[in-house]
Amino acid sequence: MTTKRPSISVIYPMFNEEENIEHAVRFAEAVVTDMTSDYEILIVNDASTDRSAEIAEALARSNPCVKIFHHERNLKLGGALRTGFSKATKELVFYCDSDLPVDLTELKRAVHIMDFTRSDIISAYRFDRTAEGPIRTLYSVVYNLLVRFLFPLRVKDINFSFKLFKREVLDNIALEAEGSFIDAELLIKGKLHGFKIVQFGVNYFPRNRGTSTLASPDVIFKIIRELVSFRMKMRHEIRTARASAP
Ligand SMILES: Nc1nc2c(ncn2[C@@H]2O[C@H](COP(=O)(O)OP(=O)(O)OP(=O)(O)O)[C@@H](O)[C@H]2O)c(=O)[nH]1
Ligand SMILES: [Mg+2]
Repeated sequence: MTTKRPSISVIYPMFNEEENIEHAVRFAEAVVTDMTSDYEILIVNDASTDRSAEIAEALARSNPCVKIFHHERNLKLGGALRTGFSKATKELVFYCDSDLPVDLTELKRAVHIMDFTRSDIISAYRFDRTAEGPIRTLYSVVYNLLVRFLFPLRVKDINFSFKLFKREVLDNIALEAEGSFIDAELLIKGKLHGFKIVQFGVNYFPRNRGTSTLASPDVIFKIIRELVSFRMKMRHEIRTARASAP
């Protein structure tokens, strides 16, 4: 069971978020310090070309619990999250997009649900994702169905970037995805390893500042490529898991 005041690593992948990163860090500080004094906020700067890095450096100077890691070149979302995970030192690890698609006070609820359900991974889904627009909503529905069909995983909103898990999860699975497939990889490997996943619904707040970068065709092709090669690589584990499912 998690202690009442767990230690938490908050990870923000960041690419060109000069309009959002200060708000995201300040909000995380406020929420997390209300829960524990043992925390860290890790910003992974994925070779931003705007003022994000400078702003994040200033935030790190003003609070020793805020740390920034720089990539020399753009390694995409999977690369940035893997860097964040490798640097995380606390008992619970949480990640969220730097444009805050969710009210971070939901983190308190997530920690409570994890405790109450004795689960290892909490994955939030959006009550209503249609604010993304019809095309992206469709992509998202198709992607979730595809993953459900190909893998023994029943998660409603795989790519929604609100995930909380025990560090034990990271210690037991190796993540390799470079792009946005990393969310699915974490959940599938976690599930196959026997970790308990619990989902809960949250209100979704679409980006209102800065530029959207993850909905581009390149990102979508990469996620499909990674999904297909991951499915081939994991075929034996998946067959075994399906055969032993009740
Ligand atoms: N590491 C890395 N992170 C990125 C990249 N592009 C975006 N991000 C970060 O990934 C998170 C999600 O990106 P978003 O652009 O918000 O993607 P989205 O939520 O699907 O779309 P919008 O909210 O509409 O922009 C944010 O924290 C971004 O800063 C990238 O190339 N590399
Ligand atoms: Mg976003």
